[in-house]
Order: sequence, then C-alpha cells, then structure tokens
Amino acid sequence: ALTTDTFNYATYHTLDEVKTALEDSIHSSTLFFMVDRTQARVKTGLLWIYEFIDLLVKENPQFVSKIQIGNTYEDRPIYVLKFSTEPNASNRPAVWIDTGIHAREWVTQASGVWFAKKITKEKDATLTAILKELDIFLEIVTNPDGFAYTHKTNRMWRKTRSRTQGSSCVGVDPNRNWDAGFGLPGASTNPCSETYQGKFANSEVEVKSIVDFVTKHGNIKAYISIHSYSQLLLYPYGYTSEAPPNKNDLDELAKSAVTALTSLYGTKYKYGSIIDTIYQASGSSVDWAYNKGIRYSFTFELRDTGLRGFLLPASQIIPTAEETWLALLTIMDHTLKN
Ligand code: ING
Ligand code: ZN
Repeated sequence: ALTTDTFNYATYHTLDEVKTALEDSIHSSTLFFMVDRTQARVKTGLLWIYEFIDLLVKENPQFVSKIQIGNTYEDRPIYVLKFSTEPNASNRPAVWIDTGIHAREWVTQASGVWFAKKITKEKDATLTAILKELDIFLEIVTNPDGFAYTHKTNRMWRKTRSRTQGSSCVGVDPNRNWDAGFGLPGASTNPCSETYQGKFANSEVEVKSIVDFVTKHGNIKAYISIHSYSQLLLYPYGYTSEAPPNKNDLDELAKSAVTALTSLYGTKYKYGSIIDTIYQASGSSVDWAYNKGIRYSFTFELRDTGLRGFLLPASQIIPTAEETWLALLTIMDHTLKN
C-alpha cells in the first residue's frame, strides 16, 4: 500500500502531474479518469506531494492537520501542514517554515516533504522539547501554479503565473511582493523581469494568503523561508542596510545553525544579512515577517553553489534535507528558549 513509509523521498515529485496530463489529453468519465490515474501512478511510482500530505495527515490524525489558506491565481488549493501536540489549543507559539516559493527551486519542496515526515518520525529530545511548546507550520508548495508550470512547460520558471494587464509577460516574483520596503531598489517594475514586484504589495494571492494567515495567528515566533541555491543562511534586512535591533543574536544563531548543518557532511555555508551577503532585495517575506515582530526570521539558500544549481541531482535531496534539518532544529531550539 502507498504510505508515507514507502514514499520515495529521493526523487522529485510533482504536484498533480498525472491529473494535468490526463486533463489535457482526454475527455473521460470520472471512472476512467480514476482508473487511469491509478495505473499511471503505479507505473511511475510517483505520489503527488498533495497526496503525500493527505497520507501524512491520515496516518497521524492526532498530530498533523492540513489547513487550506487560500487558492492560487489558477485556482489550485494552497495548503499548510500544522504539527501540534496540542491540536485543540489555539494559537500556541509557533514556527513557520515555507519551501518552494520560487517554483524551480526543486530541492526545497523535496526537502519540505522530508521535513514533514521527519517531524512525525523519531523524535529526539530536542524535537520533543520543541514540540511540547511550539507548533510548526509547514507550507511545502508555496507557489503551486509555478511548480506545476516547472513540470509541464518550463523547468526554470521562478515566479507566480498571474497575468498583468497590458503586458504579455506572466508572473510576479513572490519574494518581492511583500509589504516591506516594497518598490525600493532591489526589485523590478518590469513585468518581464524575473524580479518583477507586481502592481502593489500583496497583489499575489499566494503572498496575501500567508500574510493573512500569519497575521491572524498572531503568535509566530520564527519565520523561515527556504530557497535554493547558494548555501547561505540569511537574516534581515534585504531592503535596507539598517541593522535589525537583534542583529547580534541573529548573527550568533546563524553561526550555530550553520555549524550544525556543516557537521553532518561538511557542506559549507556563509551567513549574514541579505543586503550584505547577496544583494539589495526589497519586498521579501523575511523582511516583512521581521517588521511584523517575528524576531527570528531567516532565509536559507540550500545546495549547491552553482555546479548543478536549480537542477540539483535527486541523489542530493536526502543529504540536503538532513543537514538543513540540523540547522532548523538549532533555530527552533533557540526560539523555544528565548
Ligand atoms: N534568492 C533570493 C531571492 O529572492 C533572497 C534571495 C532571500 C532575497 C531573502 C531576499 C530575501 O532573490 C533566490 N535564489 O531566490
Ligand atoms: Zn528563491
């Protein structure tokens, strides 16, 4: 039977590829559709990420739940997984983690799947202590339309798939669309640019859905947004060179997290503020989260440093997820104790 134990964590899974292919090619009865879908899945050994999510919830009903926070521009559901040892308590202090806000950064969604399973599996003392106090929210496919597009049409797609009036170019950069220095240098006003900021902050429903969820929750203590590639751990700010008030704390925590990460396979990471370490970037999610009062806001750039880039071989998914997990534990543990 298909379970999250037999799921292949060492391959890149799609969101709904079989369904999409079938929808495009046939007009069929529901029955034929279901039969064909099952056969296709057996043949390829693939489970959709959304099916993985449902299995995980089904297998851990007391601990894992699925929250739909919105629908994408192309009307796909947007899901967040909630891990909680007190599922009936409301708004316990929590950690937010998202992967795949940029569609082509495939090792991030794959790592998100691995993290989800990890959280439900062996709980060492550190994770147990974390879960005793904190809920974890994990959005694995943060840009579902873009993700589907990377499977169907263009593997190197980064942005959302929204249409801009008056332009034939598609999509907004969902990491330039947040209400934090929106429109400052470090984003583009050109709809054809890879870093197009959009017409206004929160124009992208994929962004707005998170903004509403996090705002309504009101008790998120750490906000971690996971990208690839470059092997970096970054903290605010991206839109200004002004230092955040707890910069020393952030810098020390980044250092410990990177040390933990490197301890597993020797993968080298740099860390620092976004603007000092890479480039000025305005309208990013972690700057928004930080200004919202979430003191532990970080962005990861996972493997590698450019050799394979976004096309990181699937053989590196599990090692990447394993080492990143050690850094996540370090950040969550520090959040718990502060
Ligand atoms: N890099 C990030 C980007 O959106 C980043 C870097 C992180 C910018 C956090 C701002 C804030 O450009 C990739 N690879 O997407
Ligand atoms: Zn990215």
